Amino acid sequence: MLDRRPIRRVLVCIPTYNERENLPSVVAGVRQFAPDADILILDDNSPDGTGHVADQLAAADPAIHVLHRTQKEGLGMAYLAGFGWGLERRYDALVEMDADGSHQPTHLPALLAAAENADLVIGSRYVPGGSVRNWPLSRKALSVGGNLYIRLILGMAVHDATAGYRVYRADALRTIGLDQVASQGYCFQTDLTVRATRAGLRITEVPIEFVEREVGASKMNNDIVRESMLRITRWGLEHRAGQVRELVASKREPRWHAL
Ligand SMILES: Nc1nc2c(ncn2[C@@H]2O[C@H](COP(=O)(O)OP(=O)(O)OP(=O)(O)O)[C@@H](O)[C@H]2O)c(=O)[nH]1
Ligand SMILES: [Mg+2]
Repeated sequence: MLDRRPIRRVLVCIPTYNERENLPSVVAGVRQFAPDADILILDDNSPDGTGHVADQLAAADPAIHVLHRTQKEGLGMAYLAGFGWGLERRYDALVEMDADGSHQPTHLPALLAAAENADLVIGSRYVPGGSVRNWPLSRKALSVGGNLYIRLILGMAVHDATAGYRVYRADALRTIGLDQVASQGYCFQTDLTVRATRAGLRITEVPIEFVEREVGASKMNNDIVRESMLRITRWGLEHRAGQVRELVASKREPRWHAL
């Protein structure tokens, strides 16, 4: 159980790859609904010049920072770099947020308020009050099916383990330990949820309305889905094998209390 001190300094991490048109309004929304938070844009050298737009935003506002990365390495790697940057600078809480408009800044106050009593807060589409706007059926089926698979195979209580709108307390990230995290794509979200659960951290889900992007292209692709399926299946098999080992060990233990 972590010592949860009041959250004073918040860093909102926003990964970008070709989000030139979306980034300014997302950043403006964060400044409006979480005016005390700093923002760190994590750009993977976007060909559309998003990095340049980010620099312009940062030049006009000291609360905005940019981490330029040399090439596209996936969402997970961008977040690891951003978390490292934020932990070094002793922020109390680190927020994950997409730049494509799917994560509405209006939800930030509720997510941050919930983090006062939790180690990890997940903006959830699949708890009462949560929803998805404008998703095609195929995309929804992938997300709902993926979450169902995760709950079944990993035995986790979280309803939206793939969600990417989150608040981590800095101490939670330190407890999880990021050195071993190798998930590159969106599997990163599930990976950290599993690690947080195993570390016994308190996870709270807060309902959000997720809105499909209106501008720009999704980076979701078959490689990302494949990485998720393979890793989640492996973690699930490890989890179930561990349960079997525990069961066998408990049957072998002498039952002194029964004597
Ligand atoms: N820095 C960086 N950002 C990325 C990378 N891949 C995706 N992103 C960003 O991560 C966020 C989520 O990516 P999206 O393409 O919207 O994917 P998604 O929201 O999971 O999937 P959709 O529902 O299809 O939009 C966006 O802000 C992207 O610009 C990457 O390799 N590097
Ligand atoms: Mg998106």
